Amino acid sequence: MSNDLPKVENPVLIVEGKHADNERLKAESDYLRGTILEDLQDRMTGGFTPDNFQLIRTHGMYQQDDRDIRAERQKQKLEPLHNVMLRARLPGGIINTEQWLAIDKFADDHTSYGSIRLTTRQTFQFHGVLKPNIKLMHQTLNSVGLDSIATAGDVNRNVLCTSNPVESELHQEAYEWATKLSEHLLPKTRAYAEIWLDEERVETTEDDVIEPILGSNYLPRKFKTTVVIPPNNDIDLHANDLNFVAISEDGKLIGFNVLVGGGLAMTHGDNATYPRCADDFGFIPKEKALDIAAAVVTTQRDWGNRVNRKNAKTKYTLDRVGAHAFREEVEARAGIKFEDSRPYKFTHRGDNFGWVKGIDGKEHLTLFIENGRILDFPVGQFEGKQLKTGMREIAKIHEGDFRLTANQNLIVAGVDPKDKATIEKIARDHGLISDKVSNQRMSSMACVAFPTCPLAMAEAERYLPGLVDDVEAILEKNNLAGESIILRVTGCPNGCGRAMLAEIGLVGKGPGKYNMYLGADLAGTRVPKIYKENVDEATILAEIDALSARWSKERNEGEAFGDFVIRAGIVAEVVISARDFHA
Ligand code: SRM
Ligand code: SF4
Repeated sequence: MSNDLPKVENPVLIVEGKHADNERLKAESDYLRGTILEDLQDRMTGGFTPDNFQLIRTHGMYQQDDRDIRAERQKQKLEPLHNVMLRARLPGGIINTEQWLAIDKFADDHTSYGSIRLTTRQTFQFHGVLKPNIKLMHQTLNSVGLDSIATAGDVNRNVLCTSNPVESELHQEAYEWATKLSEHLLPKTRAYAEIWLDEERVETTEDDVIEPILGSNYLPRKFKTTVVIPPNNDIDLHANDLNFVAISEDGKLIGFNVLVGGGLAMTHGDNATYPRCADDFGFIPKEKALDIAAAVVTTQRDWGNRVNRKNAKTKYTLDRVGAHAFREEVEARAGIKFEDSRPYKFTHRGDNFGWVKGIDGKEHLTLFIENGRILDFPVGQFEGKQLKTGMREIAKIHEGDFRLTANQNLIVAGVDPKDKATIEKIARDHGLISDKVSNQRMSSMACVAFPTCPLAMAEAERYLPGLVDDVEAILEKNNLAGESIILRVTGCPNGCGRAMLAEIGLVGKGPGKYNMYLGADLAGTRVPKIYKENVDEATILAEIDALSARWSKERNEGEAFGDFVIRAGIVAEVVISARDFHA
């Protein structure tokens, strides 16, 4: 017996047609090697050939250029200033202080922005690494036990895990599962070690199966996995393809409910694309987690759409074949039957800032890092904040580790009580703690967008801080000071800032213009719905003013903004995305 799931009559298991070009380049890549090594030697250009431009993603890098200066360079007939963004692999977001000091130094010495950027998927990025420094970067990471394998491209990405420092035993076990899942689903090709770490190629024969899980053509599209510990859905599981919800008894992990097929991205004007919540397949004992993970990944590998990349993610496969059929296939491949889901409840998302004491007696400090950008800010709205120096000083004395959260924040975890006062002082002196940060600011998030993201249609990271100033003033005016709305901005509909799980989600449409979505819930189990299209800042603020005034006057006791806008009939609830989201 297991949960009911939708069925589709006469499902199309394999989408026929001409495959997307990415399929050719993966097939020809000799297991992700391509001609990256040759390209690296070519100093006539700072960039990579079109095929390698795609392939380096599977090694954790994206080719970029600074869009603020792109037009000026074009005018001067110069090639764009090509560089790479690196995204590290950090299952569960844990990084030790030795590793931190190494990445801090690399960011200073070899990146053009000098920052460490914490991401919405519990890791960090360097922006602006020039070609001659790429190998050094990987060797630096390797020297402290880090890598960037499979943090991008058509593979399983960084595996997330709830940052729960308080229940240390449960967290430790969940974190170990996140690490095991990451290793299990990692590409097995040795391309990364050969290209970046100068390791010898080990010859293989035709009979060797190089990629038993991912296959020689890897996955049809990116794939995302989480381990989440209720009641905190801080990792926003519905943004992910495969989720293991930790079920515990007496503080001990016994197994997982498995949720499949979440994802947030869409394309403006293409109603065949939409954000979608994951389906609950049922419960499995923890020992079966790796087998189930492999079965879900291989089913998506074989049934995912390789013709149209816009419909290639697991969420579309589930809607095409029916979640019921997908689960049956997973059961057959893993040789396991899902049991009924075990009860659990998510009550919130986000991080709990400040100090908490763990059951192990250690202290943990969660720092709010606006936009996840760790930098010593020389000018602008954060002028004087020495976040990067502050983190370095903490890393020098801290005996525990750091945990990056999926909300672009950072936990100084496992602090010995004797060091608490010193760490607090360093954090305050460098602007890492401020008593002035409002609940609204702590509930707001934005993706990177300009100047580094090539896909940005509107500002996000650079826009959010000022927008929050205005929203704070509006809330205060409407007698809502101290209250907050989950507000997220993404520079385009890919949704990296997870606006598609926000109570107010702003999605970039063009310079200074956003689509406005309303109505996700606090626990992150409902996607919002379009409210206004292509609106500018003045309209956005006027709408937030009018809506929050109504919320203030008409809400039921304790009713969250996202629930209110649905109950008040301001937007309709999205129950089934494929049916309701664009309706
Ligand atoms: Fe993302 C692409 C940044 C989380 C959906 N994302 C990009 C690129 C690499 C642009 C590109 O393809 O050239 C962005 C680089 C910007 C820059 O300059 O750094 C980018 N994504 C980010 C980060 C850094 C946003 C942030 O502010 O933290 C996040 C890094 C995560 C990580 O560490 O792995 C990030 N991206 C997400 C999320 C949120 C999540 O996973 O929780 C999503 C939505 C969830 C989902 O996958 O549905 C997301 N990013 C995308 C997509 C759309 C995928 C799709 O299904 O169509 C793209 C574009 C693509 O893949 O074609 C994209
Ligand atoms: Fe870039 Fe769009 Fe992702 Fe923002 S949502 S980082 S603009 S791809």
